[in-house]
Amino acid sequence: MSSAADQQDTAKTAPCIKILTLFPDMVRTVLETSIPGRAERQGQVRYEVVDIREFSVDKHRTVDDTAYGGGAGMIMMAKPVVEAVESVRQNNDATVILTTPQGETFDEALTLELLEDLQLKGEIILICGHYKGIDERAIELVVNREVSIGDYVLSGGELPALVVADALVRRIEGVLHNEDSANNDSFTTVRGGGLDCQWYTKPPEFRGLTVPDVLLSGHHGKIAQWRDEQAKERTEVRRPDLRQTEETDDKSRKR
Ligand code: 6GU
Repeated sequence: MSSAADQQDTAKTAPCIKILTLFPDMVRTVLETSIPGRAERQGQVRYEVVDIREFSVDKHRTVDDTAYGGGAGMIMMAKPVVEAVESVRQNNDATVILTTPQGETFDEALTLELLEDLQLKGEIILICGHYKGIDERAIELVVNREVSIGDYVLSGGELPALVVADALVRRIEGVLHNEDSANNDSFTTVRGGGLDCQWYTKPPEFRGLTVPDVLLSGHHGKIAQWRDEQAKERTEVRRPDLRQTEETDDKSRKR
């Protein structure tokens, strides 16, 4: 925990992640929890959660309507989305992301790219997509990036937006403490873009299963080497697509 003075120091300059949603309570709850919550309390990031319904077109707080040309499902109207963005955007160059299954797939490289945007522009805006979709004109007017978190369909863009926010926050300098171990997580450069190794904690034996001897040896060099080998083997077996070659290494650095 940082002191009140620390929080004052960074509060003005901390980058802001702004999430536009129809379910602000859900989004706030997640952002207050665990590492994203701690990061905000430490003044390393700020969050602004905006209820898109506040920009509805009528007293019934309507934000969606049927699709022109017919078809099942409701479409989010352009006006509330565009006005919600305009109400929170302080930097006109800020990246505005729409979460949608039609977007580019989110990964570690995109995380680092968006982190740079966040730090450069001071803010990043995430619009949680909903219903069948949103009016294309809103995308044309305010969205500059569409992001998906994988090839499956979710009920709304809240979870994907929170996935993006969490991945970003844990990459902000100083957010992760040593015990949260940032640098050998799966997909980081220390793991060569591959998977992490297996881990053990006390006791040394559980239901007849023991901890590999090397981990109890106290020999740091051998332990590091074993972990490297295990990580490489897991990557090879589980995710051969992540296998690191000089060529892919080069590509990920350029991105
Ligand atoms: Cl970004 N949105 C929705 N609704 N479903 C998804 C997704 C996004 N990414 C994967 N599935």
